This record gives sequence, C-alpha cells and structure tokens, in this order.
Amino acid sequence: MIKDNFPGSKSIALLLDPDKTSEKDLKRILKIASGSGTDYILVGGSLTFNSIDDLIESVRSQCSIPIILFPGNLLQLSLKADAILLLSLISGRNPELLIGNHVIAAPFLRSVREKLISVGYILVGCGKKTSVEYISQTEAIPADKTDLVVATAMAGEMLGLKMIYLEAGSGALNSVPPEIISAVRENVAVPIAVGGGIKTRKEIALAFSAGANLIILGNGCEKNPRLLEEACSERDSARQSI
Ligand code: 1GP
Repeated sequence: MIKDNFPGSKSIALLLDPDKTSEKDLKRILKIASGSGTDYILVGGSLTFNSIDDLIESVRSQCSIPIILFPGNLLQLSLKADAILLLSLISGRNPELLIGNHVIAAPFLRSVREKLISVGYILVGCGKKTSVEYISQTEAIPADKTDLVVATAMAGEMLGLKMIYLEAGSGALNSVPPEIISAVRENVAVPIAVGGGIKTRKEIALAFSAGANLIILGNGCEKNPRLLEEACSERDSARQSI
C-alpha cells in the first residue's frame, strides 16, 4: 500500500494536469520520469476540462510509477489512482474546503478508505494571485508571516493530518521560501510537501535541505523536462546526507 511509506524521507513528484498534457508530451515526460526514478505521479489541477480518469489510465499504461490523485475539486475524484490526497485547505477560511466537500465525498470514498492520505494544505502567497487562490476563494498566508504558517501547520498536525503541503500555487512567481520550510520543519513532525513555482535545481536543493520530504514539480517540468532529472539527482544527494 503506497500510503504506508508515503512520501518517504526525500521524494520527487511530477504533477500532471490533464489540460496541459498532450499524448506526445506525456510520453516524453514519462520516459524521463521512469528513467530518473521519479517517486510519484500526481494528477489534478485547479480547474480541468479533460478527464482525470483518462490521464490516469494513460499514465498507468506507460509507466509503473505510483499515481496519486491531487484533486482540485469534487469533480476530479477518481477511484483509479493508487492513493488520494484528502486535502483540507487549512490556510483558508472557506468551510467547504475545510469540511463541506469532505462530507459530500465521504460516501464516494468509503470503498477506498485505505488509499486516503489526509493533508493540511497551506497556501503561501509567493507573488501574483494564483488560480488556486481564486478558485478556492481563500487568501494565501503572506510569505513574510512565517509565524502564521508555522501555527497553521502545527494546528493541522494536532488535528491528525498526516502531511503538511506548503503550496505557492501552480505557476507561482516564486516558490515557498526555504526559511518557511525550515521553520515548519522545526515545529511539526509529519512529512512536509513543497510545491508551486519551483523552476530550478537550486530551489530543489534548498527545499530539501530546509526539511522538505516531498517536492512537487509541475510547470517547471513542462517547460524544461530535464528539471525532473536534476530534481531526482538532488533527491539522491539529499537521501545520502541523511
Ligand atoms: C501545484 O505545487 C504544484 O499545486 C505545482 O506547481 O506547476 O508551479 O510547479 P508548479
């Protein structure tokens, strides 16, 4: 069962958005993902026109990397993934994203309970307003309010959430600052995922050394698929230095 070891000490996930992934690009990036030892494929997006199920099936037919659903909304729920992130948007105050949607989803998810990974999803404002902020109708925590991010992560852990996801938002101008990652690391024991706006090898190295367990890459790999190889190389170095 994937969730038993998820996300591991240092791991890399490639985020695929069904709307941004042509068959040709998918084939290319999955070949790089398999060759570099990418740990997970995440599927999802804030708003999607194309089918999540079709994307999952296509990924599964081309590689053996575990597929994890990262649902942007209830319409993206799928039972086909190997694991499902059950996200609570704890940086926001939209009750639907804290409990309302979970109530609606619970009967649907009942049969795959063992696949669920509860996640405290924290938006950190790292530049321009992102799609996830607009769609969720919530405000990100400003990047200079480290204390607020830390207290939010602590609250999520105290509530029993199994991972904290520090999210700058897809396509963010800047990624989550390492200072925030290390401050959260010092105050919570659960794994930390970091994503949004990561474009360079240096950002990946800094995020790992600040305490990130899982780094999630989307747009950066669409523009430069080799970033995935660099990320896996940084992951290997980070694992060795533990
Ligand atoms: C989005 O954090 C992920 O939830 C990935 O963001 O597309 O900017 O890499 P990017």
